[in-house]
Amino acid sequence: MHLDADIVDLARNARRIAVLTGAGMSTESGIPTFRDPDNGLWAHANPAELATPEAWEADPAYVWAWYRWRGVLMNRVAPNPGHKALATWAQRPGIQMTIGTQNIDNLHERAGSRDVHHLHGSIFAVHCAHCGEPAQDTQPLPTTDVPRLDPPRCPACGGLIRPSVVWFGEVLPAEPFLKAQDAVLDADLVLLIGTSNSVYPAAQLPFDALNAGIAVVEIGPNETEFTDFTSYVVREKCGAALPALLEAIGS
Ligand code: BV8
Ligand code: ZN
Repeated sequence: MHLDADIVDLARNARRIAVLTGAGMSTESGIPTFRDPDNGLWAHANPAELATPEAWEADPAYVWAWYRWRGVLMNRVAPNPGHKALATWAQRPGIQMTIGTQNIDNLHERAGSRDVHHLHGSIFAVHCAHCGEPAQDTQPLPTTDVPRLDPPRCPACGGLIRPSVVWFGEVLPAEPFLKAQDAVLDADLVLLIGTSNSVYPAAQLPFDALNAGIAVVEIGPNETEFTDFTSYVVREKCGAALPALLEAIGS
């Protein structure tokens, strides 16, 4: 794989690396992105419509079933070489790596990454939609892709339990976003991996880096909404690009 020398130099000299990842980071693990309409998971569900408070209000059992099945599929897959390369890189002496991910899976953590912040929440956490209390996820996961599944009830107030993910139209939790933004602004290199960079305010973060004069390297097989703003692009899948970049910078 060809890697531009200036990108390899940036990576070799970087000590404080902020990594921003999206669904494309997990594609090679077998989790479809939001824009793979032909994938079975989205065949019967349009994420933009389902990942909303309106969809939940209209039919909580349908939305809950969709998330529980996504959780089943996420448990069945494993971190890919891209996740592992990031975790290996972070463990090198003198490297400080912070990951701000839009993904609700736990593949970065399962690959060994330590400093991971979920801008849009996690599918493995649940809370009460009524009183907001975090809840224990005790309901057994479905064994088939059931179309509807009644959400459990909150032990404190009896309200419906929902996934602790951020839906469209919902405000992002402040702490993960600020941690990612701080890391971006303190970085000497930002990697933008596997995201079309189309969902705000997460999509603002690479622009924050540019405004601070920090180099942003985009890694992914297709153009994104950020492509025109950076001169550092690795037009490859992350599962190949990240191990190649790690090898190119040497140990
Ligand atoms: C908010 C969790 C406001 C749930 C998700 C008009 C203009 C601007 C903004 C808006 C607007 N209208 C509405 C908004 C706001 C909206 C938004 O940005 N909408 C977009 C669509 C325009 N944002 C929100 O609603 C946010 N909240 O703004 O609140 C507010 C303010 C005050 C008071 C009240 C409210 C909340 C957004 C969070 C939504 N939740 N996920 C769940 O997962 O179910 S979003 C979800 O979709 C993901 O988290 C992710 O963010 C997004 C998908 O994007 P990507 O991850 O980039 O994935 P995508 O498929 O798009 O791209 C994949 C990329 O990977 C591609 O480039 C592909 O080429 C590449 N790729 C593929 N294979 C590989 C690869 N790359 C590398 N290697 C590979 N192998
Ligand atoms: Zn409650």
